Amino acid sequence: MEKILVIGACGQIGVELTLALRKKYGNENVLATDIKEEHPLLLGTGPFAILDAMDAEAVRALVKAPTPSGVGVPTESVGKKITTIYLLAALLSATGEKNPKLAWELNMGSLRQILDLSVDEKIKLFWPSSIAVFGVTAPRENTPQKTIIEPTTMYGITKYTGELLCQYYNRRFGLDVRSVRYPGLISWKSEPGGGTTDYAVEIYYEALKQGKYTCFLSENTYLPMMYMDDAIRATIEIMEVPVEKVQSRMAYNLSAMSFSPREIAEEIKKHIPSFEINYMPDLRQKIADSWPKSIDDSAARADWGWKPEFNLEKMTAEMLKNLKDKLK
Ligand code: AKB
Repeated sequence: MEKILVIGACGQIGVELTLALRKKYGNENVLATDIKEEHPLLLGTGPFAILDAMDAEAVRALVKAPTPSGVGVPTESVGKKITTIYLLAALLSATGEKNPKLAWELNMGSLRQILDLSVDEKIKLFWPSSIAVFGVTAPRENTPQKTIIEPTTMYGITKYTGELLCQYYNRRFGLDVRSVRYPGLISWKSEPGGGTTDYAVEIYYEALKQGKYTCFLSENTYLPMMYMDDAIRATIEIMEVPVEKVQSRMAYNLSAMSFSPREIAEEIKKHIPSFEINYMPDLRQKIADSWPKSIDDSAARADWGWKPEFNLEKMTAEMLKNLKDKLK
């Protein structure tokens, strides 16, 4: 039986991943943790604990004894050790540039100690990377899986260093650690925080709330993006495929769609004709200009059958339909 620990469960990916894992493996078998208080969408869906991803002793203690006995907890899951960890705690690109020291300490400190713990306790590990690993020296269109990788942000540096560490721990200690390079992620359930791609979520909220949006990136800034449903499916798929299919222990490129602020605004206008957008690029423009415009994910497609389901049109219809209900 799988016993899963999600670290950073109250973040943008964490909330939806925890809910999807609970649906699949049973609520009591997925322990959600975060340094923040429990996200409202997780309340009552399964066990939750406050956990600082950098506190090695606390993480180790929880891994060894994750389930206290109690009312409603099946006896077979009491005392069962954690078998799989999803480590999602991280500072993203924009916040990372405001506090590069903390970005390094959190992103690297948490990964390093959880890699060691996973070796000691024979745990399978998922750790996310990002398109932020690529810098201006990589080809910007259809950026390949393997190319020149010279990240420009501290976030990108931690993600590339993390990928190298994951590969090292796999080769040196046989650790089953798997990873993908997420593009910008778009969801209506959980909020993003501190990223350069966050505009692509904000724009839907503001379209519904104000009928207009001021974008912090310029109109023709193309970035790779993905709807959260696809991202969650990719995450669970890569963790479930037989080990021999995971040919790369660096993170896999993942792609779904690529658009500019002008194009997403045009798509929104099909649903809200009066919607207005204007542009006021800030410091995040420089980060976006260093990232790929689109991604070649043929390795993920070939190795473990990755295939996205959402394009801009389908995602926009879903986002507006669901946010309309949420904002009522
Ligand atoms: C960010 O914008 O920092 C993240 C990412 C692309 O990893 N969404």
